[in-house]
Amino acid sequence: MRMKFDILTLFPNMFSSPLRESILGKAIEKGLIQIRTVNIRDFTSDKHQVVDDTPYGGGQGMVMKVEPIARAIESVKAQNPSAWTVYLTPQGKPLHQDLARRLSTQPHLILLCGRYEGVDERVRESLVDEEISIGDYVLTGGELAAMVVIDAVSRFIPGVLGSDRSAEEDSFYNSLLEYPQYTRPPNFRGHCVPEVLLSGNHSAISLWRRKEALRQTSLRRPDLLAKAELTEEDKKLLEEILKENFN
Ligand code: 4HQ
Repeated sequence: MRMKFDILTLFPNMFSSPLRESILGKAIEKGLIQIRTVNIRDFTSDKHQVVDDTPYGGGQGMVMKVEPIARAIESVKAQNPSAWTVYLTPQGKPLHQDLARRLSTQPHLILLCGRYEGVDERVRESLVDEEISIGDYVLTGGELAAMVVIDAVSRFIPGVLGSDRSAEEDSFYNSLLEYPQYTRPPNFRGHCVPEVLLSGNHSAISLWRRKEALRQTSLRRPDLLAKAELTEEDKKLLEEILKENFN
């Protein structure tokens, strides 16, 4: 087993289908990844299995109690003492490709999914190793964020994407957006595939793709372009793009 994920959640059913289809489903079948859910409610010790309570100091909403979460994490760590515990929260480090790559070097991740107003602060102080955010918006719970992390991380595990394809070749690896893709037919309602892609001239195709990647990035994500390491050829292509915009 290359990598294990244990998801701590109040809604384990949310994970039954999304991570078991397509590429991740195959990765599970091949034994490259293992994904398990742990229901935090199973670690309550009262008759009504209460997992949340009102916030000290007042205010709206409910806070997830520390003890069931502590026991749930400890139950996973009893078997796997070195597991790395991540809490999904808008206050965490923004998820990006480099962070996903680093997480993929961990043999075992515990992903803690909060609901309501989040978890008691003492969970974060004493039980969580790292906090991660998937973006500046508010979800109803950490479950979808955990799925995003598992998906982005799993792509870095050798074999998950298939033998002749690696995550290092993807968009963001060279900090540019991808070039446009086309498949048959060559003409769809008057919208034609660029001639060069039909030419069979591989060096011309590579050059066109690099130029279009630069064009997409400068149009849509100039922030990425500013960070990219550009070759002399890239700079020449960007000048061509600029000139084309004046005509
Ligand atoms: N939430 N990135 C609030 C998120 C979130 C995000 C998860 C909602 C935690 C308590 N998580 N719960 N954005 O919005 O990771």
